[in-house]
Amino acid sequence: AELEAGLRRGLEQDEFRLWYQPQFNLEGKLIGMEALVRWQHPEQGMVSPADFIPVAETSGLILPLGRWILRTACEQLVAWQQHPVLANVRIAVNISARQMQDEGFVTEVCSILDQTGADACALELELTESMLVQSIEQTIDKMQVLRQRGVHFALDDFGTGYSSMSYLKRLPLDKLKIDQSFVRDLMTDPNDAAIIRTIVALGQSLDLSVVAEGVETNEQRQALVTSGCQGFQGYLYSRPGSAQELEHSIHGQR
Ligand code: G
Ligand code: G
Ligand code: MN
Ligand code: NA
Repeated sequence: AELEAGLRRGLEQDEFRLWYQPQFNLEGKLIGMEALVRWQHPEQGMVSPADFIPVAETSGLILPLGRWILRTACEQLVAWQQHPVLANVRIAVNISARQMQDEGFVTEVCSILDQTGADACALELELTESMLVQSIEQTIDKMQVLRQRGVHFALDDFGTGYSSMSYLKRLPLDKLKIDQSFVRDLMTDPNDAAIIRTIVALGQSLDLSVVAEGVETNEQRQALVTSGCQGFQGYLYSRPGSAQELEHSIHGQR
């Protein structure tokens, strides 16, 4: 209850920040940015979303917080439109089950796109497998409306849930994100290498791009390349940072 009151105050006091973590292709070209929310708490400093998203979800505060996150990401897309490297880069936003199930979700996303002037094609929404288990038909309907508007979809933490082939092919998806647990033990657990090859093959047959998350070492990257993976995100490339920090590091890389 204390955390809930804190979150409520944090929203009013504008204490949330969006950080970004870049994604790269095989050639090292920037292909996207995942937005990751942070809470700049006046006394506790930077609070991780792992500590407050669950409370935001159960309290319903994820709805106003989620709107703020989407709006801020769309404003960032517009700001980066002027940037030599970051123009046209996609921003991926994590969406909670509670948001997707909300009646007003599609209308909200559309009005945020209208109000900010962001390019819908540059917005990617990350859904998780677990949230698709409930109300799959309504979810597919909502995804299709947004897809028509140009919005892209990624399936996050892929491999940890229960996606069946039959509904995977019905979802208007663009990307699968290999869960970081498979990448973490890739060098020691041969099962993980087999799972990754299977996800890559699945992506190829369904015409979806595949991005591995949590890539921390060159060895992991090499093993992923050998498995056919073509997209990479993780500390090896870049930790999540503020928009300004990323602008600097990307400038430095050129
Ligand atoms: O950034 P970090 O690794 O600390 O994130 C921890 C968890 O919080 C991850 O599961 C991530 O998906 C989730 N998360 C981060 N940002 C957002 C967000 O903007 N919205 C939602 N719903 N979850 C987020
Ligand atoms: O659930 P989701 O995949 O959205 O969560 C992403 C989380 O993973 C974020 O909290 C982010 O900070 C974290 N993360 C990103 N790259 C790495 C990495 O290379 N290693 C580890 N351990 N965590 C990472
Ligand atoms: Mn994610
Ligand atoms: Na993930």
